[in-house]
Parts: sequence; C-alpha cells; structure tokens
Amino acid sequence: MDFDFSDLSDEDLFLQMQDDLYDGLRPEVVAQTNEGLARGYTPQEILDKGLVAGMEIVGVDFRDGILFVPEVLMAANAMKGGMEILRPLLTETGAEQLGKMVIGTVKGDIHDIGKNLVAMMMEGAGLEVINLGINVDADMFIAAIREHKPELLGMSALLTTTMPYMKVVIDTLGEEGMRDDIYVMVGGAPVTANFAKDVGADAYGRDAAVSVDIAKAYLLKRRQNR
Ligand code: B1M
Repeated sequence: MDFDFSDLSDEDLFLQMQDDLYDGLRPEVVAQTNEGLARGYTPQEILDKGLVAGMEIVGVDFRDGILFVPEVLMAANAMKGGMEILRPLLTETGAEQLGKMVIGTVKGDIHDIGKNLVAMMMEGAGLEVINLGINVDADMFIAAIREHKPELLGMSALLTTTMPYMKVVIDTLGEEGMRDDIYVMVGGAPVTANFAKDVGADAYGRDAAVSVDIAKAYLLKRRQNR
C-alpha cells in the first residue's frame, strides 16, 4: 500500500498518526512511523509524539465508554505495527551486556504494550531481556529466575485488580529465599511509587525511559560494590 504524507507538516504528521492509531489503521501507522524516521525524528520522539500520544487518547475514550474492546484491540494492533519498525532501532546497541532482566505482565492481566516497550528499551540499553509475556504467575517468574539468574525482575500490571499480585510474587521470592538476590522493579498505569514501596519492590518505573535509567543505575552500583 502506498501512502504519501509529504504534504503534511511534521505536526500534522504526528496528529494524523494519533488519529490513525485511534482508528486502528495499522498500515497507515506503519507508513507514518517510517515517514517520521525519514524526516529525521528519533524512535523515541516518534513513540512519544505519535504512538504513545495516540494510545493515551484511546485510553481516555475507552474509560469513558466511547470505545470498546474490539476498537481498542485494533488500536493496539496499529501501535504494535509502529513498534515493530522502531524495535530494531531502539534495541540497536554496541554496548557490552550490562545485565539480565526477567520481565512479565502479572497473572490475570493481558496488557502487554507498555511491558514490551520497557523490554525493548532495556535491550536497547544493553540488557539481555527474558520476556515471559502476559498472565505470568509466581511459579513462572520463579522458574525463569532460577533458569536465567537475572539481576533484575520487572513486573507490569495495568489493572487495579491485578496489581496486588505483584506482592504475591515478591512474597514468594521471599519464601523461596531468593528475594535478596534480585532487584524488583514494578510498573504499569495504576502503579505508583507508594504502591511499589508497600508491596516490597525495590523500585517503581514510571515509564520505559525512567525504568531504563533506574536499572542502569542499579547495575552500575552493583558492579562498583563488588
Ligand atoms: Co485495558 N484497561 N482492559 N485493554 N486498556 C486499561 C488499563 C484501563 C485503564 C482503560 C480505562 O478504563 N481507561 C482499564 C483499567 C481500569 C482499572 O483497572 N482501574 C482497562 C480495562 C478495564 C480493561 C478490561 C477489564 C476491559 C474489559 O474487558 N471490560 C480488559 C482486561 C483484560 C485483562 O487484562 N484481563 C482490558 C483489555 C484491553 C485490551 C485487550 C483491549 C487492550 C490490551 C492490548 C494489549 O496490551 N495487547 C487494552 C488497552 C490497549 C488498554 C489501554 C487503552 C492502553 C494500555 C496501553 O497499552 N497503554 C488502557 C488505558 C490506559 O492505560 N490509559 C487500558 C500504552 C502503554 C505504552 O502504556 O501500558 O501504561 P502503559 O506502559 C507504560 C508505563 O505504565 C510503564 O512504562 C510503559 C511505557 O512507558 N510500564 C512499566 C508498564 N509496565 C511496566 C513495567 C515495568 C516498568 C514500567 O517494569 C520494570
């Protein structure tokens, strides 16, 4: 499919991207992502101004009953189309491997866009990421940690009903005698710094960029203390 966005200003290109994401038009969003790159925008700028901004509008209208699950799924699919283009660029790194992270969306929750974004950006920062996907229970987290021996665990939850499960995982780590060996980071739209503290996590990642900074700072400190 051929699209021509050359007559759009940069600002209109991003507005169009938000609109098309809202309407679940994946080929258009893919083409606009490529157009943004061709205009010299960084992957991060395209994410923030186009994809994430569009998904925020979807979130508001979903909450207000203007959009329903099928439309939101189409918007998510369009967002994933753009992310597929950006993924190799965000994960492109010549840096030596900094460390490992196991990450997953907790049990009962199938939201994975934000978690995948965090995973991508962690890879881009030089971490090896073991992405367990969605609906991950404590046993699956524990088994992956035993197998891969990561320095970091990341958990994502987008629902107020699933975020308490983060505590179940952290408590299970304690019961298994593994808690002191791993740095636990939590994130997701309803999660807050206070909640992170209450469930016994080590850090709260407000967004993907902040999460990467926190993970890097922890890994560097860990290395210095050895
Ligand atoms: Co859902 N959904 N959804 N949904 N959905 C929300 C979360 C909701 C807030 C919408 C609303 O009402 N406004 C609401 C939750 C309300 C609540 O709990 N209080 C909601 C609901 C109710 C539901 C269902 C129950 C709807 C239903 O069936 N009746 C259902 C639940 C299914 C389930 O999980 N069991 C449901 C289903 C879905 C879809 C399947 C349709 C789809 C998900 C598709 C997918 O992910 N593959 C979907 C979507 C897309 C959303 C919204 C619109 C967008 C989420 C998103 O992708 N955001 C969302 C509204 C919203 O959040 N505003 C909504 C973009 C993404 C980049 O941001 O995920 O926040 P986010 O990730 C950020 C940060 O939070 C952080 O970094 C990311 C990048 O910067 N972060 C981490 C995230 N995880 C991290 C982990 C870390 C660190 C940082 O670890 C280190």
